[in-house]
Amino acid sequence: MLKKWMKATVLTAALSLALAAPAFALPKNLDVYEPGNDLETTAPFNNQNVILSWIQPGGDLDYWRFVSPKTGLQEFDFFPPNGKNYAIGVYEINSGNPIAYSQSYGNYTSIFANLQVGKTYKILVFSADGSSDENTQYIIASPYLFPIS
Ligand SMILES: [Ca+2]
Repeated sequence: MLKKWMKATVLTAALSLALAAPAFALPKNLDVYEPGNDLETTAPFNNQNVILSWIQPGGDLDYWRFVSPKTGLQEFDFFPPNGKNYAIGVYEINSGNPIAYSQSYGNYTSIFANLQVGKTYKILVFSADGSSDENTQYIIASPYLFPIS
C-alpha cells in the first residue's frame, strides 16, 4: 500500500518537473548530438565563419555564442536542410528578445543584426514546426563578421 502511494508521488513529481521545462527545451542528457549544447556550456564560435549542426529531435535548441569583432549591421546567412522550416535568431546574451530573427520556410534566409564590438551575443536555431533532420545539417555563415584571414 505504501509502495503504491510512493510510486504515485514520484511519478507526479517527475511529471511536474517535465511540464515545468520550457516548451522547446530538451534535457541535455537526451540530446545525443550535442550533450553540452545549452546557453551556459555552448562553445563560442569566434573566428569561425561557418557553423554546421543538426536539429534533432524536433524540440532541439541549438545555441551559439560569440563576441562581436565589429560594430554595425552584420549579416548571417542560414541554410536549413532542404524543406525544413527552421528558425534563427540573434540575441544579446542575456536577452530573450531577438535583435534579428527569421524563419527559413524550407529555404535559405539571411538576417541582419545590429551588433556592437566586444559585446556577447547568442544565436539560437530551432525547428519552427517541430520537424527535424538527423542526417542533414543546417548551416550558419557569417563571412563578413568573421572573415577568413
Ligand atoms: Ca542540435
